[in-house]
Amino acid sequence: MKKALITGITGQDGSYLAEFLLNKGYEVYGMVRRASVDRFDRIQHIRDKLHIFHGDLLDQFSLVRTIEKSEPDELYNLGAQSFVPTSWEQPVLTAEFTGVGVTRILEAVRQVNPKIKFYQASSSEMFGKVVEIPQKETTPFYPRSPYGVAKVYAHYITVNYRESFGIYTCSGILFNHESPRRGHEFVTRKITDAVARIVTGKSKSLTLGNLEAERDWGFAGDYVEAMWMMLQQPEPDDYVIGTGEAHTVKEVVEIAFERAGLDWQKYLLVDKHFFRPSEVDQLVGDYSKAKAKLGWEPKVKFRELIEMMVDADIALYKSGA
Ligand code: NAP
Ligand code: G4F
Repeated sequence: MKKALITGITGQDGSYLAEFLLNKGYEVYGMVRRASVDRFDRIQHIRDKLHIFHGDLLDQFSLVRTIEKSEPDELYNLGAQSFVPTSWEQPVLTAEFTGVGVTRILEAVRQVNPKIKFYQASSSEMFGKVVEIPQKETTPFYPRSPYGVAKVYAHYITVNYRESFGIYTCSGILFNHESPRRGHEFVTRKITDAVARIVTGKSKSLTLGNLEAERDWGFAGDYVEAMWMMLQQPEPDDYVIGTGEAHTVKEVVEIAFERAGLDWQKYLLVDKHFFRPSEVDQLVGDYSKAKAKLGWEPKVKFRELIEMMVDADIALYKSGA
């Protein structure tokens, strides 16, 4: 039985990846930060099948101990401060978690067992103010937030440990991916949650920022499969994972309200407070390398994704949550 260790197992992707690996017959280990209350909502349904250790990307010794105890064949580093606006509020902490944290965990791999296969959760935010459309593995980076800058550092340290020490490291450059488990602060979930609140009489409006920003939105459940596929190849490499389609925030709003039979124009407000100091205007991924080499393709389409999220949020509120 193969063993996998996931940092960030309590997050959106961590929960889908844990499910996916359990279904593949893996023994799954997760590293979580100690908190005064457990944050296991997303993994509650599989909690008794997982092995959980406490550790933190800020604490080198905890990383070494977690790897020593779990003895993984594969390590998926999904832990990060992942919300872009917070990275302007807490730029140093973001650099520590999202950037230098990757060096800490790579050092722990190097020290404990350099044969571990390592996956780094890189991001399309690295392309930022894009220099070509669509973006692929060779597109130069131009990050536009402290989060994007930290992810560029993390990407290159991942590549460097492959080249310097021969460690099997992959950087998955993933475009935005969403699900009913998405954090409420991200724009898709903020919208689908607001629609559900309006439908169930708990709210009267939704306030957003830039409606014209374009993203390449896919389904998190599809994207964790790509992470696993990367680590099954004979040689480590870096891959772009996206859908190849760009849509505006406004389109998300239209589809979400339409799904609930509501006219969005009656409920939507725009507030400058939600605009960013520097915006990423358009992201769209060219995933042809992943398709050719991994045989990976996205399954869930954009409209289906947003409708799935609206349905799930309405069901949640109707169930009394
Ligand atoms: P998420 O829901 O925000 O989950 C982040 C996870 O990281 C949580 O489990 C969190 O734990 C953990 N974490 C935060 N700081 C940590 C620390 N210091 N030590 C250990 N764990 C820590 O993010 P996600 O959407 O699942 O994304 C997973 C990864 O992919 C992240 O690295 C993100 O930057 C990257 N990514 C995401 C997307 C996307 O569209 N979702 C796209 C590209 C890349 P708590 O539960 O304790 O907070
Ligand atoms: O949903 P978002 O906050 O995601 P963003 O910034 O694209 O980052 C996500 O995807 C990255 C991959 O490209 C990940 F690396 C990262 O960890 C995260 O998962 O914002 C999407 C767009 C932005 O252009 C933002 O300006 O939506 C726009 N937006 C408009 N109004 C809003 C709002 N975003 C948020 N969060 N809240 C608003 O009210």
